[in-house]
Amino acid sequence: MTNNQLNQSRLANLPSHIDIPAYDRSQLKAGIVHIGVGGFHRAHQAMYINELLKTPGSEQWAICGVGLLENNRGLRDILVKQDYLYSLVVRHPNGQIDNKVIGSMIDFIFAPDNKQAVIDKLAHVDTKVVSLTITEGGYNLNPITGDLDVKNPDIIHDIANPNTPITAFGYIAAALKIRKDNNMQAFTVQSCDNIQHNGAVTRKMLLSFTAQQDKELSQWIEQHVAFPNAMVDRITPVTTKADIDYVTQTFGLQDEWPITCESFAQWVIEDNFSDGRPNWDLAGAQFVSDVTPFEKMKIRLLNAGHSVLGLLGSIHGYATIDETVSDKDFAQYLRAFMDLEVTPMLDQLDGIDLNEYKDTLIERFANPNIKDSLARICSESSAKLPKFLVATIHENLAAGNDCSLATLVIATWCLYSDKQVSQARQALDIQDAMHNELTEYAQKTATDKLAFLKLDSLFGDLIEQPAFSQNYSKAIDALYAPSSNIKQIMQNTLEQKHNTVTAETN
Ligand code: CS2
Repeated sequence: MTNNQLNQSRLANLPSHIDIPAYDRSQLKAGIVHIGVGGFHRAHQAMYINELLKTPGSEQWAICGVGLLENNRGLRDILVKQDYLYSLVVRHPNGQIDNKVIGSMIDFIFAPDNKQAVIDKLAHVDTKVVSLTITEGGYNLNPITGDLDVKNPDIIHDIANPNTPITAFGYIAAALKIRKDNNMQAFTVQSCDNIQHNGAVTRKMLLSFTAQQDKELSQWIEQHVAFPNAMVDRITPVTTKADIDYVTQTFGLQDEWPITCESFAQWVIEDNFSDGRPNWDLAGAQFVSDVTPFEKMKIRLLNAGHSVLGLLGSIHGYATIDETVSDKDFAQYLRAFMDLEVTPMLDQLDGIDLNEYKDTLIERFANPNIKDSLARICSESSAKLPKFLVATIHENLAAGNDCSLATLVIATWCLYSDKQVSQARQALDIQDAMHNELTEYAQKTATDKLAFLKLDSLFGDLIEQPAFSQNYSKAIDALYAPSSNIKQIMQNTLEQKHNTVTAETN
């Protein structure tokens, strides 16, 4: 430990402009156990709880973090040294910065070292909500069939070994079994991932998991556990050395893992809980009876918009979202994609002006103080794109609409996976659980133009839909042509799109 590291006893040394937890942390109880303490959780849910804890009477809603993955060991060590405190640097588009220390986490259990401790904590009577940010891939959802991927080796392991789980579902099932056997109240399982109907999906996955492990438990879960759907939003880039240095200078204390995020935050939650809940609305979240239209709007515009910029921008040679969207060719392409291919597929939302929402998104993406890397955005595209973008393509095709703008993005993903360099020949940093398959299929493109689309767990039957595959072939031809230029291709695609739209409306 450095002798100047952030911890509880040093909070008092911080300059007065830093917002520190102004509540008695020794009085807190962990009513929430959160699995997956990534940057997003620390900028979002843990921040909301930090705000709520300023209201007396909320002491039972602090958070115990859980790390399931071996690579959470370092995070655990840092959090323990820092009394689970960390700094949050909130960067507004106009340059204003809010510096905070977040105190809502009061414990962290690293599952690989002590699986039983995690099960016991989840089963503990104080735990009312088990929340999750396990990433889109963590749900083991086959996006095309909508079912649990029972071929996943970790799922197979957990079905056979209920006492030594690996996956979030395995842990949750083990703890709910203890609750059931002891006639205790069920906790709520609250997903905070970017999946449409994230609560319903979590429920479906958990029930199909437990149906294979313990049928009685499965029935009990069906009757007793609430799975609220929610829309979560806050752009949280990966922490860089510059972020750490900023905190050292500004806070005068060292934080080994600060979080930087944008100033915008949104959380829309269905009010459906099994055993009570925090009054998140007092901290700025919103309770609604049906979150469906909010989630769809956010995932199909923001998350898909990120992927559009991420893939096209990477091929061009850009490194961050703000840099990419500040280029008007990319901003125009993004806006046309949102207006012409996504918006017609969205439901009306009372009180939300979609044009304003899209304007705000572009402003948020352009925030020059948030250096959100395209590598982060494109990471795990195989788990993201089916939910963010491919769904929009299927819906447009079913409605008989052109979707050539989204199609170019899929073709660009093929080029990206095949060549793994930008058109300016910089190597791309690709992280994806399906990296090998993506590369293998993409690399067949030279001899079989549609090869990439044969990854049917990602694309379903797109390959069989001529309205899609013809545009896709054209996009591949353009992208693979000698001295191909992504910006030129985007412009041509946009021009043709406008011609198609004009012809359709005439
Ligand atoms: C991003 C999200 O992972 C991604 O591709 O689109 O992490 C995004 O920044 C958040 O969902 C914002 O709420």
